[in-house]
Parts: sequence; C-alpha cells; structure tokens
Amino acid sequence: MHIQTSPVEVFYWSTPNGRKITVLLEELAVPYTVDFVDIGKREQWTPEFSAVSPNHQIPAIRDPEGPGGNPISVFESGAILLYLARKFGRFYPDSDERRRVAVEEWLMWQMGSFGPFLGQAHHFNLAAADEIPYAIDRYAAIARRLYAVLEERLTRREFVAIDAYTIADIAIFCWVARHERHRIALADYPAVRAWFERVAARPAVARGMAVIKAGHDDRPRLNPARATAPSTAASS
Ligand SMILES: N[C@@H](CCC(=O)N[C@@H](CS)C(=O)NCC(=O)O)C(=O)O
Repeated sequence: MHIQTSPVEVFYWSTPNGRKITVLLEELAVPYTVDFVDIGKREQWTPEFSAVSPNHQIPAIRDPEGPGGNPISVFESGAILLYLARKFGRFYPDSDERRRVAVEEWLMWQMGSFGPFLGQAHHFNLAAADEIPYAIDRYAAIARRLYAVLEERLTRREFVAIDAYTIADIAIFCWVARHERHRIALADYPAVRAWFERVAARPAVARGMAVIKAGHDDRPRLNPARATAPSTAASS
C-alpha cells in the first residue's frame, strides 16, 4: 500500500459531497490539507479552483503523489472516492469483480439519484426564495421513494453494497446525514437509521464530518425571503 508523505490538497466546503472526501481521507489516515471554497460567496469561480474543477463545483483534490509519482488533480466526488480507494487499496474490493460491481452500482446510485434529487428536495424545502408547493411535493415524493429503496436494501444487511463498509456507504451516509433537510424522519426507515447510527459511530466519520470553516454556520435554515416554513417538519 502507498504511504503518503505529502498531504492531499482538498478543495472543500462542508456539504454532503465535500464531506465524502474528508471522511474517506480520515478513514484512510492519509494526511490532507483543506482549501475552503465558500460556494455561498461564489469562490468556485476563481481561476485557481477552476483549474482543478472545470465544472466549478466542490469537491476536488490535488494529489502531489499521483500516478508515476507525479501530481494529479481529480474532480467529481465519485471519481475522487474511487481514485483514493484504489490508490490505498481499502473500502473498495480489489479482486472480486462481483463485489466491485456491487460497490459501483450503489456509488453510482448515490451519484445519479440519491444526491441530485435530495439536493433538489433541500433546495425547494429551504433554499428557494419562493415556496413552490408543486416542487416541494414532487421532490418530497422522490425523496421518500429513494429512502424506501435504501430501506429495502439495508433490511437484513449491515452495509449497503457488500458485507463490508465501503466507499458506497460513505457516499450515501453523507447525504442521509441531512435527512431533516429532505423532510425525512429516520424513524420511518428503521434499517436506514440502524445503519446510519453504525456508520456515524466510526471515529473517522465523526472527524471527517466535523471539517468546517471557522465561523461558518452549517445549521439548516429557511431562506429569509420565505414568509412561512414548510408545512411539515421532519424529526427523528
Ligand atoms: N456531481 C458532483 C456534484 C458536486 C456539487 O453538487 N457540489 C456543490 C456542493 S455539494 C457545489 O459545488 N455547488 C456550487 C455550485 O454549483 O455553484 C460531485 O459529486 O462532485
């Protein structure tokens, strides 16, 4: 396994996609530095950040010890998770093709469905300046469907993809951590809640989730332009 001597540089903001990377690096015990990219202040559009993230979104990394010992930058959280897991040979099976495919299926499910749709649910529940019942209801229904898929998968299973903790668990966990913003009560999804508590209890997960710019308030809040809060607030 590669022993990292120079830290990996993480371009980061304390969102689900950003936290996937700090959680994995903590799990791997790989040294890293954090460059905070305040997306609320549009810092994702600076030339320095655009050079590593052409889609102008966090997260991205720069690894000074990339392939052949030369630097490499990687954008897209799924690509970063796969790169780091392959490089350090952990949290992603390295030989059994069926197990690799299972991890990739659930990682892609998170990247293609669980993240993007829950991001929309969060946006219309809290961030949009106007309260749009059609959009709130549409994404609330999709959120319930996706959490139900996860519930079904985790019933009688300890981890999402295979019989071990993998990058698929990390990717999905970081989104479930924001279930209140999706108007989801984990009490309605007991297998998801049990898995969530299992993953949350890992010390590396707690450390990775706690990376936040000093002074930044990460608590969910309703756009102040909105007159009223969503009619049903979730609790768990
Ligand atoms: N598919 C991308 C999505 C990244 C993404 O949505 N990043 C958000 C924060 S979680 C962002 O940078 N938003 C700022 C913007 O879009 O301008 C990934 O997984 O890396």
